[in-house]
Amino acid sequence: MATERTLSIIKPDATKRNLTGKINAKFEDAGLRIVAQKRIQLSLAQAGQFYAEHKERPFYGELTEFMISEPVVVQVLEGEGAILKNREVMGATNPANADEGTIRKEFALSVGENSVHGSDSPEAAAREIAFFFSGLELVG
Ligand code: DGI
Repeated sequence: MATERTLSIIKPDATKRNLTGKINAKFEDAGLRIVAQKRIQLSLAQAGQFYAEHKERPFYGELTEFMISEPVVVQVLEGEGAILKNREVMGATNPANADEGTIRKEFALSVGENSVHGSDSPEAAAREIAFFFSGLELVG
């Protein structure tokens, strides 16, 4: 399997509870390398643009307001099959359905406050990495 990069976000519920290190340990234990990382405060416009595909969903307003409620940590994870591997480490969107040992099972509070985002396809990964990081910030 090829080496890939994926975009990860440690969401406000997790940064607020000081869980960045514990979540990063889950990535590293799974063989994912954090090759870029920064803590930022999103604006409502930026959160809306990032989640534009969900614009028509009933939870869009709640989702974007949540994403600006505290700073987030955006990061690029690299590894063999990193996109799928990260989705496995994250667990199901709703923590009630997440497998034992996953980040969402261990840390998420609800389907909305679910601690992490991860790209769900190669196309999304390329788009989402470019949304947050310039080429100069991606040293590999
Ligand atoms: O890729 P995921 O983050 O696992 O899930 P997704 O792409 O289906 O949805 C993106 C985010 O939108 C998800 O992490 C949390 C939020 N969301 C999804 N479904 C619901 C939701 N938020 C609320 N409040 N209710 C939902 O049913």
